[in-house]
Amino acid sequence: MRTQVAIVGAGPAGLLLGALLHRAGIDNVVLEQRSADYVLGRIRAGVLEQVAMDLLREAGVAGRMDAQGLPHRGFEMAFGERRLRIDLHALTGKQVMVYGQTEVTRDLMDHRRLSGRTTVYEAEDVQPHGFDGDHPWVGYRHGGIGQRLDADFIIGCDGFHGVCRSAVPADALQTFEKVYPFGWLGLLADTPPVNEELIYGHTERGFMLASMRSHQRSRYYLQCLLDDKLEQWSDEAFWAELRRRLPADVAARLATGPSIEKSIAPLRSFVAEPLRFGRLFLAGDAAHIVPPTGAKGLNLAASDVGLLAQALTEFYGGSVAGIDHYSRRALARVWKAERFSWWFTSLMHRFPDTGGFGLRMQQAEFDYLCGSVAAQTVLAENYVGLPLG
Ligand code: RFL
Ligand code: PHB
Repeated sequence: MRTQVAIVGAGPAGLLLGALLHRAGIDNVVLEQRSADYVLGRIRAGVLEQVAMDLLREAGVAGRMDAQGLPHRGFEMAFGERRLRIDLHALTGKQVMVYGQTEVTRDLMDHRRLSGRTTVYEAEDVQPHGFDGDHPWVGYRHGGIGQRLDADFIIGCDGFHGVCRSAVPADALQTFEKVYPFGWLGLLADTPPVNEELIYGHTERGFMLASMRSHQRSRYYLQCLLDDKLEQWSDEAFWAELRRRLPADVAARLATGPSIEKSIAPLRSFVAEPLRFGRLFLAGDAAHIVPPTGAKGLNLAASDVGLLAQALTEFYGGSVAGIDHYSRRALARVWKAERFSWWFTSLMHRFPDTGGFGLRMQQAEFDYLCGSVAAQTVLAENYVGLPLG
């Protein structure tokens, strides 16, 4: 098989890139190692920034998001006994959209099916080759039969554990990593959300987040130990712990019910540099990971592929400037999101090893936020998302 752009991974990065390239008339094939149902079963992000919304609209995939998504003009922070509302709209003129990654992925999959572009699910042993020359290709097996996909470019949208980053010679890649000493235990339930807006909470017992997917479906997270096992967390245990971490007046109106999904995710910051190796490019979680506190992972994946789609469109229009600048432009935005996600994570979690001094620093930071519109504006500006650049 031959195409212009071979995309590895059918997560939001790969599928959105495919849609943007399709819009620009550029042929592309997506190779995904899992089944479509498996990809849709992963419960992840919930908050979209302006740039991600705009790209979905540009790709012609935003109908359901615009009809069913929940625009949010602010969120709440609870720190011990204190509360602060961050009025995103008043501080920045912008808002965010609560619309789940599962729904974004479903919309992109439906759009792709209608576009007629090829997607190979359950592709095994996917391996990029020849990207240091002008004729890259991807080898894979499908239904037990070896296949070859020739392309002008290979784009690694295959997530943190994918093959594309590992295919790059080690001496061509620099990586930066910070692993946090805790994880997030998430629970999804068909219960009305406890609050109209998201609440991020720092409590003596650890971080908690009250989020949602719709007016009927809530998503909650608790900071947990890295070696906690899901079996330790019955639904009852989760709800009881959440009730302890929510502000008392909010806890009083918590509606509980059976979980639809429960999972534990470790928290990590990670960046690989650069994002281009000849004719192989990395985008999304394949290139960088942020802890979920700032809700930036999916949004960064979207902004990477927004820049790449522009760059590839320019290439087929006769200019290599875009592909030459992709890595630098994307990384400039990535590092700012890394900084914000690290800062927000550091403020809102309990750290086992930073002692009384660390806690006083967090308290002073929150106190400063409460008293300074400038500090709130910095938070709001980063939360709603920086411009594509
Ligand atoms: P994905 O979604 O991991 O997709 C990669 C795809 O590549 C496939 N793949 C392969 N295919 C072929 N061959 C191989 N060898 C392959 N290896 C892997 C995988 O099966 C998969 O389908 O990466 P992508 O597209 O870059 O998207 C990134 C986002 O999924 C991620 O950043 C977000 O989910 C992060 N995240 C959040 N981001 C936000 O912007 N806002 C949020 O509110 C938010 N909340 C979250 C999150 C992530 C979480 N977890 C579980 C890590 C909350 C949580 C709990
Ligand atoms: C979510 O709803 O999954 C969610 C929302 C905000 C975050 C992280 C996750 O910061």
